[in-house]
Amino acid sequence: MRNRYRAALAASAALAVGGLSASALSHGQEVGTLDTSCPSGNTCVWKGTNWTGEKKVIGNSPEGVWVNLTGTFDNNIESLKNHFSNRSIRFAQGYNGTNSVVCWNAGAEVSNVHFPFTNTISSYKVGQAGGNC
Ligand SMILES: [Ca+2]
Repeated sequence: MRNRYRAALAASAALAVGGLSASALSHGQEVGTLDTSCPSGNTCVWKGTNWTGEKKVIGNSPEGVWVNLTGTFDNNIESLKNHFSNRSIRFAQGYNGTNSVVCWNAGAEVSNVHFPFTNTISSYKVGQAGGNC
């Protein structure tokens, strides 16, 4: 029992250190929300600039379908990383792909989503494998 507890403690300590970045800390961000990573094969969006704040991971399914953002992510995206290996992703200001649309190819890392998309994105569409913007 004691060994299991110790192992769990070590694992959580390692996770905490791995999620921190010195520059983000210097801006007084809440430690619990710092996770700038985005796993391969996904697109990630963050509520703050420079990949800070709460993160949402978007997988590759469904593809070719507009998906509406819900809850606190709607109209609240300020940075993103497209870590799909070979897919673009589109974002629209309105639901179901309405209003203005912006697109980023695989590999894009946007620290500050530009006007007029900052905090206005309400839906997204994952592209087909092999597709560019
Ligand atoms: Ca919107």
